[in-house]
Amino acid sequence: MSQAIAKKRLDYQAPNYLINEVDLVIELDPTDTIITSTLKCETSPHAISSNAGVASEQDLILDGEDLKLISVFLNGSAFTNYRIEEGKLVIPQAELAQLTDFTLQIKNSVDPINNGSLEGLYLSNEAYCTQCEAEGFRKITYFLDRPDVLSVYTVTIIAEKAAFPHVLSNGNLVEERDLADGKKLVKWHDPFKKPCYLFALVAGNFDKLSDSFTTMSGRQIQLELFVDKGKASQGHHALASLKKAMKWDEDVFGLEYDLDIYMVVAVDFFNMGAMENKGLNVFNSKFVLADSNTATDDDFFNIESIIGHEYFHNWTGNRVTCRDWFQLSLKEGLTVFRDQQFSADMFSYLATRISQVKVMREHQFAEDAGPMSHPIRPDEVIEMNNFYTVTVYDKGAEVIRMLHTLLTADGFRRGMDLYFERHDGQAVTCDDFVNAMQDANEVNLDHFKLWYSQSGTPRVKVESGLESGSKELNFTQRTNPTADQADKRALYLPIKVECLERSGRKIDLNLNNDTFVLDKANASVTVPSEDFVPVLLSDFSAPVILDYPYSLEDYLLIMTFSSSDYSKWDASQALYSSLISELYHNESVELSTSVWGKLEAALRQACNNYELLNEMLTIPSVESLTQGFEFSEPLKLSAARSAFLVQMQENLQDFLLEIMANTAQKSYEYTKVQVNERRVLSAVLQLLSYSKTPEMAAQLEKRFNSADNMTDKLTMLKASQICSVELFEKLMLSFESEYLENAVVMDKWFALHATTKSNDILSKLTLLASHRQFNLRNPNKVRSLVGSFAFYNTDGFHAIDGSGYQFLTDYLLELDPINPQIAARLVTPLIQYKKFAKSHQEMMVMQLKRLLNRANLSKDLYEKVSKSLTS
Ligand code: B3K
Ligand code: ZN
Repeated sequence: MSQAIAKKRLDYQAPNYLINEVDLVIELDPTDTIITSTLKCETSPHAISSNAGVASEQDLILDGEDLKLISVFLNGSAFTNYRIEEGKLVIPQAELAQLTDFTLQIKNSVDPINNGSLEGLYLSNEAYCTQCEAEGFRKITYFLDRPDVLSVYTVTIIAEKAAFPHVLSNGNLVEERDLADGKKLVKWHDPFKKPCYLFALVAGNFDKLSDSFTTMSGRQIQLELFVDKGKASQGHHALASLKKAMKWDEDVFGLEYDLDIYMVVAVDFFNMGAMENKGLNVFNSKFVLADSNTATDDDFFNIESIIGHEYFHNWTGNRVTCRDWFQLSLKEGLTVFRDQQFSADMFSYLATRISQVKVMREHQFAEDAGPMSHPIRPDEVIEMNNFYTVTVYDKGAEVIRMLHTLLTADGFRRGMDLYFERHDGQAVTCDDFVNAMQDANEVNLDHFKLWYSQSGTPRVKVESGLESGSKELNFTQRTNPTADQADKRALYLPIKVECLERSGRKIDLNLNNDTFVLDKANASVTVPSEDFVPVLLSDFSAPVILDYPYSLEDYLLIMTFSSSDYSKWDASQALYSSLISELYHNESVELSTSVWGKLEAALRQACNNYELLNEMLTIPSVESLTQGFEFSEPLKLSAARSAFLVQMQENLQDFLLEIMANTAQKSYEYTKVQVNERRVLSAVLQLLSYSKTPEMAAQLEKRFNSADNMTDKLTMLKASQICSVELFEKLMLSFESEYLENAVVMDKWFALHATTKSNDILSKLTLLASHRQFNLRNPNKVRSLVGSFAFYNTDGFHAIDGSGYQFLTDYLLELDPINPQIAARLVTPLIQYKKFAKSHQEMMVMQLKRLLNRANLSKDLYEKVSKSLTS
């Protein structure tokens, strides 16, 4: 497989040629869009050896994929001495030998309507749209498709006037006029040099919402949001979020927006959440459209956070971009950290932090332990799209967070200022970023940099030993070998520590900022007490797995007395996990009643804090529990979790009913107070649903019918899924008839069906795949139905006969030729087979082999599947 050759980070070479200006003329047509690209090129200084004159010593090799070449002109004359090699356009060095700069004009065509990969230029839902990151620009025209080639773009688009009232590209609109034959010409110019992955074009018939923002220096920025016809009323939250993000970045980082216009377009067919194209963000409509009737509290939260994320990229990603794709975390880890800080400030620190930690524990730790394990700055890549991972993004953000902890907010800001001062307008590396942090703070971060090159999740074992009157807490760190790296070194770990006496009183440890830095394999802290409970890793101060022999009493003490709400939540999760583990090993165990009484007492302490209470009433997911076992039996684990929930419901029923009675339904507003009330109610109703009584079912039905918002409706659906199959089916039918025409809402409906525990889940899925709202070519639909099943329906996916694995594989075989990126995302639960018991492993491996044997498997799937079978 020639296409399956891995690229290596250390092989980086600067480009031989630069492209300073790009002029594109794009004549839109569904099957035959013509692109004329005029490139002002220059020999790069890197390519010139001292005695070879001025010209490059190498061919100019322009990337291209799925393109039809029409013609090439060099400095105005027709040029035919090119070669096409593996899709790339090669201009031989000899032809350029006398030239220091030259103009290349290339004409080619593409077929947008048949582009199911949703990468490059595609036509879906009657709108043209592009997606170029990471390497999609080469599917539009021949180019040096790499992020360190920065150019100024002028883009002229010719389109049918009636069908495409809005024709957009990056930067400022410079011309718009009618042409003959019902066509029009629209011209855009972006004055900022950018890499081609930030190029965008959108053409369609949208409703537009406009607003404006005045920057800190007094400039007026025009804001425009484009949504499907008839949906303008659902765009207000996104627009308000954008203004908050613009203000926040000025306040916290002193960063101001640069162009005069900022556009956001929402489309239904999109491979991911959103894309930060310069001045023209493209969003999955799921992360734009919201009103109380169609979006949940979580949707409102996510929209604000993703709008923020893409906006923050304008500085961390666009103004300063990546030198090569191995450096992806330079922009993604940093921008995720920035959006997390933004969400914490806008909504709440605790809720934001807990949701990030869940992502780390459920998904990132699993990635580290699986065949795709890689450092946040990967060393080897076959398909770049496979590296938009929880490791690069979320662990990347944790690494930035540790820097923020070590340097404090002020020191971090000094580092950011220096980073922009040094690198604005450049394509740089992760080392450049850390160096700026280091130099601005006069610290040495050499050891810290290991976080960028070492993969795997460190385990920190903590033991307490008696030491003449006082005690020592001994810390040992160890990172197990991963699929990609055998040898591991000790990392630089900031660990927040608090010690509590049995009475709950805090012991003074004399630590700077309550943080102990473990920067070698072993170290210890002296605690001036003989009997205490350590509260470790508060705020998840480092992305590690902690190992301390806590007793149930210890957890309850932390839940009651820790000074950190985060640690109270964390202790509750560890307590539940250990009780579920007891049931896993002995399913007939009746957990002791004294535990329930004490748990209730601890939870009651949080009754004046609904934010904390709702988190403490949420039991760890099967995915997160799985990480605590070696070779887990997924069905047994799911059963143990359910058994725990049944016992919890029985033992805490009066308490739960009391809370239920105290939360009144209010007319919907997205405010922190209301969100927390709804979350508490949701947790309580779901727990009570394990009673499976007709009274509970009646209660849910009544609440469903009177709900005035999507959050409560979804709560009742989830609870009824637990409480009663008949009720669930009934409510789902009514939900379907109400929202049948709303694609974004129907995704929730597909996802709920896909996570149902049912013996005939596979026939259900097959039926749903023929539903008129389902479409294999739409990633949101595929993720909702097939993704929810494979990632979150433990009982169905891990069915004892292997039918769930086979179902997913059949589906991937069908999807891969159309949209390999999505297929490769969905294969994740299958390639992580090593954490399951042997009988499951064998069935999973059998399906992976089926995939590998498929002729013409995409390199996306090939990379993941082949790694999983060889590691
Ligand atoms: N930068 C894009 C992701 C591109 C994914 C390419 N497969 C969105 C983001 O992280 O903001
Ligand atoms: Zn991003």
